[in-house]
Amino acid sequence: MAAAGGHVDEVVRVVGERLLPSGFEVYPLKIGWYNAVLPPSFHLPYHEDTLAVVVLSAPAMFEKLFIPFLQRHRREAARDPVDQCVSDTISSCVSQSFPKQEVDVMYDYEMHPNRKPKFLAQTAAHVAGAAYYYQQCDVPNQPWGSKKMFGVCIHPRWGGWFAIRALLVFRGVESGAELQQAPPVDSVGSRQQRVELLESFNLHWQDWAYRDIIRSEDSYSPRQREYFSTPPGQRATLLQRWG
Ligand code: GSH
Repeated sequence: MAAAGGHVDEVVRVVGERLLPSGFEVYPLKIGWYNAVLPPSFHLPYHEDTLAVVVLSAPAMFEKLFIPFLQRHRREAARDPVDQCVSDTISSCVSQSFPKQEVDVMYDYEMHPNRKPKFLAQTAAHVAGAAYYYQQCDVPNQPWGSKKMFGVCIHPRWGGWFAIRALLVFRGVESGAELQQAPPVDSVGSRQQRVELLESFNLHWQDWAYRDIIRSEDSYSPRQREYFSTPPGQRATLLQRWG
């Protein structure tokens, strides 16, 4: 079904209305933009004009959504509380706001049986204009020889203090010219800064210095930092300590 522009705008508006108050951000894209920058083995099998929405969590998601989620589920020992909290929120947004629409939801942590991720989150964020995905090829005269350096996304407001959570594909909703691709903000503009970013991310990502490559408007609270720097297996003990 080709949708009128109004329908596409409406879908994006409703997803935003549901998710923004919980500390998420949503960015629409066409599947064709994503497939255009990837080899065929990573293509998503939809028409190129199909509407998708990439969902990010901003720093505020932890206090607005996750802490209340933990308080509500205090007595249950959820194995993956972060993933469960995000998926509960997104799936109830989809089932309540789009009961008649087929929406395929892919989460950042989901993989196919061959261990290939369901979608490439950083690529989706980049083509949607949400966060610039800095890769080795974005650095002229690379200083690393044949060493493989992994890329990383930087958000213009949150720096590296955010996470890409999901891709929602609105099966059969096709967008025409009303959805125009906007490039992500390039906030790490110089070669020197990009070298510093990729080295910081690849060589010592655990100290999180790469997240502060630009001055961000907000970052993770001390409690959020403590939570995410604790290995998942030890977080239940941390939660008991928090009471
Ligand atoms: N699967 C576990 C859970 O659901 O509780 C762990 C989830 C987790 O720690 N995910 C990381 C995260 O949210 C990887 S995306 N980190 C926030 C960040 O790195 O900004």
